[in-house]
Amino acid sequence: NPSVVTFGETMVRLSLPGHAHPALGAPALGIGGAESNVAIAAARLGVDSTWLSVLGDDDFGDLVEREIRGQGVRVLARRDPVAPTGLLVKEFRGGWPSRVRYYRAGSAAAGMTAADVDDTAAAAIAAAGVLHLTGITPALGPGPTAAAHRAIEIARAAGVLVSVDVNYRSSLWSADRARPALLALIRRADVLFAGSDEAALILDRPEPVDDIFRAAADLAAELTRLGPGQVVLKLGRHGALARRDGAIDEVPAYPVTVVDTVGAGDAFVGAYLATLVRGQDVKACLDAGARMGALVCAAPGDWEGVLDWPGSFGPPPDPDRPDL
Ligand code: KDG
Repeated sequence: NPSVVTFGETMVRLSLPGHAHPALGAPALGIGGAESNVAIAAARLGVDSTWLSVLGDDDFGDLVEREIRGQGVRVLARRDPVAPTGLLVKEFRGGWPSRVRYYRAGSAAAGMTAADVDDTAAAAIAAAGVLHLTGITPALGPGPTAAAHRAIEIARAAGVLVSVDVNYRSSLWSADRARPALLALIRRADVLFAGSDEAALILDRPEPVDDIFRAAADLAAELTRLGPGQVVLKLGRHGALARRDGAIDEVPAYPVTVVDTVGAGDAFVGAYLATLVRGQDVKACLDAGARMGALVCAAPGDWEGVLDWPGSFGPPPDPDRPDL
């Protein structure tokens, strides 16, 4: 079934131009959340896409819901009458997003429980081609952790593919606290996405610095042993690598002028999963992921670059034609 369901918190995003001090310029208002970023990228490829969450019953909740719906994603989100929608503040210095600060402790989504995966949510998950979650959700607390595992149980019982992106956020928890919680998700996943730094964190070893593709192939082989039949390592400016059924496929990154890398990994995942649920092979999934990731790098915002799809790219990247 060519459809994607994602589950997690999305926040209002304030982007401060230049410096941390809000008095130095009016912030731009937007939204950001790893799992809705994925849903938006998948929808952009024409795949039926649903985002499950909890929002505050406030203006920011309205903004998040409206924006995600506006991108063609079905939103199933309870509105909490007390707890607010979370907020994230992105600072830019020298043109680069230099810091992301969260105002999300006590948010409506942080207060979610397994009961929030209600009958409507369960029906959406059971009818999907893939359920996608990230390692951000267990960092939000025990309620969100239980909700994530409830969603996985429903997917597994219905024979729906489970996809997990490690998405380690060091500002939410330490590596030592995160590792067991992330492993619990990974062991129940069919498809796993990680950066090479995150793969190293999970396996508790040093991050590879050179011979990236070879090191990534080794890490992917070890991660496969934890459970997921398909492991995809996102290697940033180097590209990406996937291991499935013992076979390795690779894609180089599309060269673009990078404006804002935040959300590029999510765009990669959204395009990869949309292509996967359409029954295409791993190479096609990697290529779609690399293109979508590059578009998000080339535009400001956490997901806005996907609007440039199909973009100005021609054929897949070719080392002899670095002008794409
Ligand atoms: O992956 C990008 C996300 O990090 C961003 O959109 C906001 O979900 C977010 C988070 O928790 O950082």
